[in-house]
Amino acid sequence: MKNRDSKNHLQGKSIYIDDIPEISGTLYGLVYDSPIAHAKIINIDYSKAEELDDIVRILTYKDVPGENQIGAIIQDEPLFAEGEVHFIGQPIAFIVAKSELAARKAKKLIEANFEEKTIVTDPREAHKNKSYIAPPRTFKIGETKNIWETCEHIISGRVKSGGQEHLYLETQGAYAVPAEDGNIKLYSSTQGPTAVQKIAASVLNVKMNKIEVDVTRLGGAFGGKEDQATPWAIMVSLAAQILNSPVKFALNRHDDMRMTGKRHPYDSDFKMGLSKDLKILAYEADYYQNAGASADLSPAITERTLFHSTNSYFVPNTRTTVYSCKTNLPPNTAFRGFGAPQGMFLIEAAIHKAAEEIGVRVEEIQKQNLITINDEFPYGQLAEEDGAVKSWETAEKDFKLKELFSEVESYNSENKYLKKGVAVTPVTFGISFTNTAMNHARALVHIYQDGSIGISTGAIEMGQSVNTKIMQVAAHFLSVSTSRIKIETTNTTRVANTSPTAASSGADLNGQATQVACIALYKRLTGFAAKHFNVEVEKISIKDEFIYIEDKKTDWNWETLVEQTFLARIALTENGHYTTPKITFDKTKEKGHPFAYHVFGSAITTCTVDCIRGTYEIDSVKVVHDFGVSMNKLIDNGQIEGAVVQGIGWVTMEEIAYDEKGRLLSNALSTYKIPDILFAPKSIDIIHLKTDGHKFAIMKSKAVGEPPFNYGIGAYFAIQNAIKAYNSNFKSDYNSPATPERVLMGLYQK
Ligand code: LUZ
Ligand code: MOS
Repeated sequence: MKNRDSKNHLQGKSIYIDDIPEISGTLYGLVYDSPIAHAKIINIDYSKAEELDDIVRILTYKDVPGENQIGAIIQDEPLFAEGEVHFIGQPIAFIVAKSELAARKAKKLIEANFEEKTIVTDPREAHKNKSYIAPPRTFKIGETKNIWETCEHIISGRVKSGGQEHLYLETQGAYAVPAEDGNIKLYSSTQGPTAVQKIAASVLNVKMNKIEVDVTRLGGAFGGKEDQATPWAIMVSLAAQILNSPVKFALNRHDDMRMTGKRHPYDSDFKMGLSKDLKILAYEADYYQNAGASADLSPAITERTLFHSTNSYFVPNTRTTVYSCKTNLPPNTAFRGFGAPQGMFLIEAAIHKAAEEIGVRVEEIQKQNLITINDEFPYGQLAEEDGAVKSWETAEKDFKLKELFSEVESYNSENKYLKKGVAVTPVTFGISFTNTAMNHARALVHIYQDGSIGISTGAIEMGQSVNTKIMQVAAHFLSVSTSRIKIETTNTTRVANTSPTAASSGADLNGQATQVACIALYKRLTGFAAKHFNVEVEKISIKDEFIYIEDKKTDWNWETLVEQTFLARIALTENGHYTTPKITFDKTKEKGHPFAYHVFGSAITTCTVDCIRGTYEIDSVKVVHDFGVSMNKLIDNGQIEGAVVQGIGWVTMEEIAYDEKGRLLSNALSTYKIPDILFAPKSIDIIHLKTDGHKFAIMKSKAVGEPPFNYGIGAYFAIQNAIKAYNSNFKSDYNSPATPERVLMGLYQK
């Protein structure tokens, strides 16, 4: 089944925030944000701006009736700056005007006086000052203290990975419409409607039931709207509350890039010890995470880095520590992978360096150390499946890895200025929110008396096709056609207290809640049919919209059954609730069983480097991926393709640059480039690893959103290998992204 929205998308008919028909009298908001990265606010004069025609009101922290606070995990982030500013782009005031143009003019007339303070943008500098978002966290297994003397090889080094701009097609935005009695209906481009509702209530000093958040879909999010859709939604709500008018704010690209956080850049140190036969005996890592000016989701991202610090490998002795460093940058936030890619990049770099120093192939070390059944992850959970080994072996065999290596070698010996490189990237990713309490969901299923069906869940459709999957689930468990099913908007009055659609778990959690509701409705309907036909309920079934008694088709179809059940005064609505079984985590010990299951895979990346220009192309990415039993191959393969390209972008061309004043230099699409169709790998081949699926995955179909992002990491190492093929003196500095400038420097390194 195709994404149910594909036709509307293609025709430009799909509705996003900026497409919602505006109610007359709608006002337009604009944020006045800090032009300085760290300063005391001496004085701000809004008078000239306020005098401008069409300016209705300029709101500041003084206008907040409740808490001027939007921090979700740690309450360290004001909605509007009060006495100080901590990053360029920090909201100070919200201009409300009759037109966006008027608001933009007014913004230029605001006169501010700041007393500048010392700016820190580097996480290691913040670490020196012990300036953290939260205390450091450490995961340990075994003991690394005395193991080093037993190691044949000890490798250490420093590794950096860069930030990443989400670049969702639809920028951040929200539209608030006041209703009677101080109620507000809020349209928000958010992954987390409940978070928006809860924080809006707290800022506006009303109860949650006064705020109705409604989401049709997002034009992409990638984690960038898990937490950071909130401020704009709160600002329009506040303005709507105070002015009793509809208020809208959809950011332009420039404002969005400047004001929002990105993937966390990491700067890390590692030490790795290996035995003579290349077993990794010990691994230590210190990660300096650049968190920006406030916590946002950094504490949770910290955790996921630690959970995935050893990627697909079993290492008996590890000690890993994340320092979440406070800097004068916009708060960095969730981005597909959520700290895991940074952790995986480090251990892959460590192994790459170890192979070079020992003088063996990288793949020898990788393969030797893959995690298998009953090996323990550093957080205490045991591997229950051997997907790491199986996916590696399948990739090796089905993609003819040995032949590929020799083809690349002969290509490199025949070509002087074009060199190819290959890298294999195993990936293991844990599925569940690392915060156990977030792993639950609900679905509200109505069967209307004409047999059509409406489903509401907490899932947010953001292009990943979760709504299509939910439709498939309902169609399967009710045995009806998907054409009968409508997926409703995600709305906090229909499905409450939701977790954000994040952590790759949207289809798993909301799909299984839908499954629970549909099974209950199926039982109720077949129970009624059994009474009607006067047979035992076990003999009744619904198959493709017809009612059967054992193998015999009756003259009742779906519509008759629904109508008759309704006339018998039986409820045709069900609310399904699902919680992930078995998961626990004890933060005091940093041990437990946090994940419902793991997703495994291995990818082979091949690239060609132009050794005169330092430019490169990605020839192919060949993936063996553990989908479980995919419920929709078209959608799931699409997720792999998108994730692979996005991951490659992270380690190659996407470079976030701030100047020493904390000003974002890569602040537009002219200076920040993401992969386009020309840069995408010439081929992406995907093999579905043969497994029986996992019982905790929706219809045995494993979560697919984030794990494959990490295959992109392979592009970095493929490029390093190609550089080495040209310049045998080359020693990688493991500083990602491998921009053409850096590649060129490497090619001519002495
Ligand atoms: N968001 C979150 C996530 O709040 N918790 C998580 O564990 C997570 N993991 C991946 C992506 N987003
Ligand atoms: Mo996310 S990084 O919002 O799953």
